[in-house]
Amino acid sequence: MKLIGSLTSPYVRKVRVVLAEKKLDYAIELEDVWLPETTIHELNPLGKVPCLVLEDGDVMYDSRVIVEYLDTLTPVCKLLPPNGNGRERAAIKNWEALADGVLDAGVAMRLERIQRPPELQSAEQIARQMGKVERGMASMSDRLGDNAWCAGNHYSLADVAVGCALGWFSFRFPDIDWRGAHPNLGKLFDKLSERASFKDTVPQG
Ligand code: GSF
Repeated sequence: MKLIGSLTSPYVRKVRVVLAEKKLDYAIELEDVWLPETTIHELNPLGKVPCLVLEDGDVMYDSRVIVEYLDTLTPVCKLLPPNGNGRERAAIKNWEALADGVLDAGVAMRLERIQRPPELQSAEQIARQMGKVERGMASMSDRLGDNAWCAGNHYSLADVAVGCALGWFSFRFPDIDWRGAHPNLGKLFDKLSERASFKDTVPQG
């Protein structure tokens, strides 16, 4: 399998963490989707990473589809419950949707800031996205409460998604004090950061 992506993307990191947890072999091909010469559209018409190229040449996106597929490949470190357990499975996917949604808002804020000249940046748009980030993080913190893990009493895809989202905010928005606002998320993040899968995929660039 070949993973196309960057070392800064939190969605790519989610896939890399899952590949590592499941001890799956893969090659990574770095792609900067923002360069005019990018060829990402040949693989993904949406022009986004991550993309996973399978052995038979088939291409898979987006990160949620990829990680769900990867979890089926081996019983090592099951990150989602079996299909029959619909409610528990949906709860974990809901956590993932929340973490990815907070990221989507953060990415939109960042693009507004770095890709538009200051006079064209919309304070209203940034505030709207910031509202999603704040409410999303508060919801993660409320749902986590005093529990050791996000969903149920074990490590799952929910924790992977939340860890990648929080790590990206520390990387790109160090001024957002999510640890101060939500100490329980900080505690979870510190625990996740000790895992080899997280240590080996710290965003860089
Ligand atoms: C989001 C991927 C994404 O926005 C997923 O795979 O989960 N829902 C998708 N990737 C960004 C890179 S980054 O911000 O992590 C991307 O490829 N953006 C290019 C573009 O044209 O939006």
